Amino acid sequence: MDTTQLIALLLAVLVLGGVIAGLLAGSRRRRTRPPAGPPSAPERAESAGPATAVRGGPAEEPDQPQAGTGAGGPVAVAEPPAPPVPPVEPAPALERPAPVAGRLVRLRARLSRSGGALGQGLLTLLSRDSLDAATWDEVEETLLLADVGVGPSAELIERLRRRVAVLGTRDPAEVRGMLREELIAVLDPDLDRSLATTRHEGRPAVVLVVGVNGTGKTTTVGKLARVLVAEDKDVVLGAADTFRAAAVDQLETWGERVGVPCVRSDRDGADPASVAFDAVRVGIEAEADVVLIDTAGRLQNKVGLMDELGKVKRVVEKHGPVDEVLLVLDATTGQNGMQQARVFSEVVDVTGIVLTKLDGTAKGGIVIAVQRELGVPVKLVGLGEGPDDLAPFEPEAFVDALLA
Ligand SMILES: Nc1nc2c(ncn2[C@@H]2O[C@H](COP(=O)(O)OP(=O)(O)O)[C@@H](O)[C@H]2O)c(=O)[nH]1
Ligand SMILES: [Mg+2]
Repeated sequence: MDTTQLIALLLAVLVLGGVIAGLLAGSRRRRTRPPAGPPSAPERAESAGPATAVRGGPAEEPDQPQAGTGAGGPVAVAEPPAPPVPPVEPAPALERPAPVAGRLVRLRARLSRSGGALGQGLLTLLSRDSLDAATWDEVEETLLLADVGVGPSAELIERLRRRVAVLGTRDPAEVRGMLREELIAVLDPDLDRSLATTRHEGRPAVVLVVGVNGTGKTTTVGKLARVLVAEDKDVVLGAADTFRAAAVDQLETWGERVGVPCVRSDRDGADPASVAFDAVRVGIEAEADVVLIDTAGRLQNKVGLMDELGKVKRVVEKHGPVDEVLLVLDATTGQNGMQQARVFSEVVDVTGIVLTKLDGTAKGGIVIAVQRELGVPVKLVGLGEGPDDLAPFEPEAFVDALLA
């Protein structure tokens, strides 16, 4: 190899090195470019600043481009112009949540386990030729097994007996019609089940989601965010279950799928109240419609729960009143769930109940029991693990599903 060939080879190596360095720097710039979208949440974590950060939304801080450093020593001096960088990274495709109207009807089949035990059981019993005392005992047993609760069961039986007494004949259609009416009546169809998610003057509506761990709080917050996005609302999530990092990531993922920012702490065990407070502050700054706050539900002792939830609510209310406190209950836990419901309702003013996992239980009667016990309407029901398996509760559609 002569000197010219050697120089040519050296030059080739230099140029190649430069190209690689340029490509590396370019790709880093692309990766750290903030996602496209309006800068709705100006909040960001600074090294010595607030403990919370907004993630998943449009507020991520771009890293400083590192071109020319750490890319292979002096070779990078010969860096050729970087290849053209696309001006905006294509935003990840956001999911479009299913429309909310008629969800309970669409998800009716999910209630078949409840329907079989309660609706069909009652229909069969009430269609018997003679309704003697033993049959009424069976009616009562059916109601109790479906978790309707002692009080509401007695009430329902009383009303059915009176109706049957005045009914001359009992053809199947009449029995069905009567049962339908009475089941709807015991569900208090006139209760206001709307969610208080309308923005106030200068601040968003605030919804606090509470309940024991494992009942489905985080899932419900995620599903509810989708319901609100489907209604064209701007939503901010607050990850105030700071005790489990996985829970925070879980919530953030729900938000990312529909483009909703999530306010979180980067520290495990950070103060839930301050995360909740920051979430509402971000919601105010971003002019959001609704802030949904996920909370922790460690129920080792009532005093600890009372202190923690009470503090979250108090601190959040420095921004203004909380609009909605949703208690999430797992429908499969029966009387245990009722006990939890009592404890929570003593700690915070529950304004609505979300009954999850109704798809997995034959005990749909808990809808009736929990409303009666707490005097608070069931507003939403969870009917599966899918992202849009959350439905506004409608007594008529629910009863129709039971009797289908
Ligand atoms: N089948 C069914 N599973 C649900 C429903 N809601 C939540 N889950 C599941 O229940 C489990 C616990 O939910 P998670 O939201 O983490 O509970 P959290 O601890 O209260 O936040 C998860 O596996 C969820 O997928 C529902 O309506 N139906
Ligand atoms: Mg959770």
